[in-house]
Amino acid sequence: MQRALAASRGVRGRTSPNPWVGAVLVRGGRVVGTGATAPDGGPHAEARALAGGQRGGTLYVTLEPCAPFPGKRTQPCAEAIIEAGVERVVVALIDAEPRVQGRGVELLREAGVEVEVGDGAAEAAALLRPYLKQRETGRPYVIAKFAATLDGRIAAAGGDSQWITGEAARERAHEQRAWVDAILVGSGTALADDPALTARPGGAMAGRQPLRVVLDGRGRLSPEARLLGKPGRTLVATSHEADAGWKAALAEAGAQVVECEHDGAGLNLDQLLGALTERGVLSIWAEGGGAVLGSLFEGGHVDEAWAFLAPSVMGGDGVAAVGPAGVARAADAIRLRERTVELLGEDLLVRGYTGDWSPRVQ
Ligand code: AOF
Ligand code: ZN
Repeated sequence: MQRALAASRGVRGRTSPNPWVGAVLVRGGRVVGTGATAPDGGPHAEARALAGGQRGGTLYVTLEPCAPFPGKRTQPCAEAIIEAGVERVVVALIDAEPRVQGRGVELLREAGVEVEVGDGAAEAAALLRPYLKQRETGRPYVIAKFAATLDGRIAAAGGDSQWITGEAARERAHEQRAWVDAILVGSGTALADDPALTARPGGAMAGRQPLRVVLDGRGRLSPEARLLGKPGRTLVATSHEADAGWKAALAEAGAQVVECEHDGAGLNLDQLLGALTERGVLSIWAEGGGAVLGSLFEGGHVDEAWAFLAPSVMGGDGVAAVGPAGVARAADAIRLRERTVELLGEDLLVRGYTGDWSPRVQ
């Protein structure tokens, strides 16, 4: 199962909206096949682990093998496993996809295959959090990220925000950009820094770029903005009232324009998250600015928080990393669960889970 989990980890984020799954076939005490899910629409992990044509054995798989359902694009794995004469299947997690959810295991058992569920469940669930949340709630998994001083400031009063944290912290952020489905920023950030918002792990442009999403209720983004360029695609979320000429100019520059309703101070984020789900987005890396992160926290949309903290203090003149989040009393502050702390060069990375959603298996 550890090898199956490693295979799954190796394709994390590259299979959306399908889950990243790993499978290992063992015969006579030897590994005779290993597979991970191919990019969306391609073969599943089990099909790849069985591709060698071996018969019999035990198959270890990080997610329940799929069962048939209308519209499915590949052969149901439960059927392929039965056809291959596999004797035993060890499954980490039951599939959260409502059209599968236990039916894969049922099919296998009906055909006389021995099935064991739960080995490696906690690790598989941690690895598949974006997929599990999206299938259970219909909304993507949101990771809020900020790089701030110890007192939570992301920019000086003048707006200058370069080089708060160091190289190692930036590299970690690029590794994250390289696996998520979307990066989300507010138009303020897009205007202040004119960032490219591409994933460049190890300094090299990643082959697969996340969808760039800009929240721009007021229609401020320039059609010349760098983030509208290649590689990758950009979606601009705005309001119905935004200027039609501006929307046309953005579309001309290659952006997808999505209109959401206004909701008090900003755009209706739940609507935007729903629209992103429809586009197959399982995971979102929200990079700020403060207003966007505050609204995401206030709406209860954030599942995980990553704070990169530099050993410096800017004081109250600086811009806060997280804007108003609806926290009135200290006791209501949003606390991180299952925290980890790492030292990255001179900086700290503190991360943990937030929000109401958790996988059923922990
Ligand atoms: C597995 N192994 O590696 C994955 C599974 O349209 P299809 O045929 O690609 O089926 C998509 C569904 O299959 C997806 O919603 C999820 O329930 C399951 N994913 N199942 O047995 C895999 N990726
Ligand atoms: Zn399958």
